[in-house]
Amino acid sequence: MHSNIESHLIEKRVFRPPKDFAKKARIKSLDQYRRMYRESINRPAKFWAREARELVWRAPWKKVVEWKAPFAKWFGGGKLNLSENCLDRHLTSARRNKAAILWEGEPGDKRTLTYQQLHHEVCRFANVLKRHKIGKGDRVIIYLPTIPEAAIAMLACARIGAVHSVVFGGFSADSIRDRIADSGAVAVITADGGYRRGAIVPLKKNVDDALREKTSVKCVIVFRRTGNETHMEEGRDVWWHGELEYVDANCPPALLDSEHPLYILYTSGSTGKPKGILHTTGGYLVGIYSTMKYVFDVRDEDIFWCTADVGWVTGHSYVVYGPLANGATTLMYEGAPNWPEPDRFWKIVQEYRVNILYTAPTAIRAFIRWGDQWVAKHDLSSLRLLGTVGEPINPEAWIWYHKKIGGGRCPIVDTWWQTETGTILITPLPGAIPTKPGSATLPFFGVDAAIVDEKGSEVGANVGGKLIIRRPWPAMLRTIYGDKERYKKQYWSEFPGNYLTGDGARRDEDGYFWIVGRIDDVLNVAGHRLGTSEIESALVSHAGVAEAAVVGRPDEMKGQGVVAFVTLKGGVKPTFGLKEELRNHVGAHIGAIAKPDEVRFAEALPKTRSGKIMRRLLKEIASGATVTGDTTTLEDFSVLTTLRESEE
Ligand code: 7RM
Repeated sequence: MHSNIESHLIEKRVFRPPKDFAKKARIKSLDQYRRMYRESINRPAKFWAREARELVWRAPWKKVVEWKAPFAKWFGGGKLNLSENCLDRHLTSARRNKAAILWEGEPGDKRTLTYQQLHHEVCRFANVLKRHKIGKGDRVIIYLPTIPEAAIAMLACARIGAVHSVVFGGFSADSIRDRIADSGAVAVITADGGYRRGAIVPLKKNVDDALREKTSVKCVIVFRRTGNETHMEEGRDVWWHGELEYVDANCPPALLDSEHPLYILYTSGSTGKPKGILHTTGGYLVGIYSTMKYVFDVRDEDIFWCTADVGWVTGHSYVVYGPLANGATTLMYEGAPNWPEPDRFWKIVQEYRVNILYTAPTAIRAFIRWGDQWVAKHDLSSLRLLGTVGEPINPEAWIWYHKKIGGGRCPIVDTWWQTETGTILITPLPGAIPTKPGSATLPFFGVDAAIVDEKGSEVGANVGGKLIIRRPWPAMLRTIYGDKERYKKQYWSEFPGNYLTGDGARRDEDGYFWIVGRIDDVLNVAGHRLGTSEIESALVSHAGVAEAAVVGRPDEMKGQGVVAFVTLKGGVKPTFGLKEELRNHVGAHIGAIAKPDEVRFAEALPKTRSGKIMRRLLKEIASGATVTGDTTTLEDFSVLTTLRESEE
């Protein structure tokens, strides 16, 4: 019996880059992409050195890459500073006086920071850190809302060589405590509060709870954002604005080794103890600079909006570092997409004349559910490029995004990557690579991606398998902080020398990559291995369905049965007849083998705070077990209760 993942849903629509877009783009044709890709694979050192030379180095590197699997060094011997590359580098040209950050708070307050102003604030705050004896290599927790101070704090750490670890503002005291313990952080940078759906999130109180027992933290710097009443611990806590009184704005960037640690970002993984993904300086900078430049083809006059929270890797790489390394204008929005009403994003696009919008499939499906009238109210004609990240995008959602948001004129870049990869690895280049709805298309420069079977042999076209990366890339993780063995085991042991992504995928006859879901979520129905994404996309292609998640449950006859959790569009009635209709709909689109044994209607699906569906929890619910796994990354706990109640 073969063990490959099967593919049954074949998407045939192709969208070529619009001619006027291609003409102005850096990479203008598939041929040009292929030529450069070939060069990047055949002569990686030459390719990456050319990219790196566009940045500021204070001492030249000796070797572009040194690979002693699974440990990589990029630009070894080189010295640089990432904040210098994001700030000082732009102060000698007209960029000095352009907006680096456009920010809007959830209540509607606004701020603009030019490159000059951002540089000034970063230098002053870096001096505050120094004043508190925070230095090179020290770990600093940043627990802030998506406000300019988050970027300022990150860049200030980078400026002095401190290692930041941003903890998402929606996480609890327990998560902060775990991350402090694992990283041995000496300081926490937080705010009195942040806004979320009109309410104040008591960030400082959560920090106080996390610090109740003894920890390695010696100081807490608090930014006043909401003005709510806040306890300040004498001898430990200080106000951000108060500290600025003591410092000047003179702070030369520290000279750092290319492999100096830049940040640790914790990811929960599918179970258990959070993993501290470690990224370093030189390779990460070159990676985010280069992907931002080619994937978003960002221009000086663009307003770029990545809607991610700074607490996620997407916020690190494409809200803060990528745009600033390129001297672009990055828009930051603090709040929820449906506050005060479901058209908040479109209001922002219209008001700021956003040119490039980068968001998640989960958000797109929510907009579809909320109704087109919210979109229609606004002028979105400033948009020229759209992007998605975080999950496979269902073809129907892709088409909606293309039509309703992109007005049919904007290319869509469906970017595949991970916290671990640091940068986008599989993606269209908008002026060069024709897109197919639901496919992340082709590998970025220097990325040697392949799909293999259990034995590690590459599989043929349209055969599913495990997605691996066969050589190092500049922004790859360097280790799991404090746990080299886990790093080796988790990512590099199954196919030695190759990076295991944990995702299942197939390549089609054009070499395009289609991610079919996490390997752990693959179903095994009567000997057929089925990825989750195709069945879900088939369900979402039904006019009544807003969102779907498919999981397996034990089945005596078939090994696993298919259970589909489905949320419906507004006004659609959850009838028994509709369940049958949906089962048949999947049967007709994919085949009888994928037909759900059971369809369950749900008000909402359990998601992580970054919008990924938590199929692990649904699996437990579908098999009638109680939910036992880690639920700390769940966005909304009430979802679990209502899901259980939805059982017949
Ligand atoms: C950036 C980010 C990583 C996981 C990854 C995939 C899934 C991300 C796509 C995608 C299909 C995409 N980092 N994923 N992007 N699946 N198409 N374009 O999301 O560490 O939080 O998650 O997300 O499963 O392994 S992450």
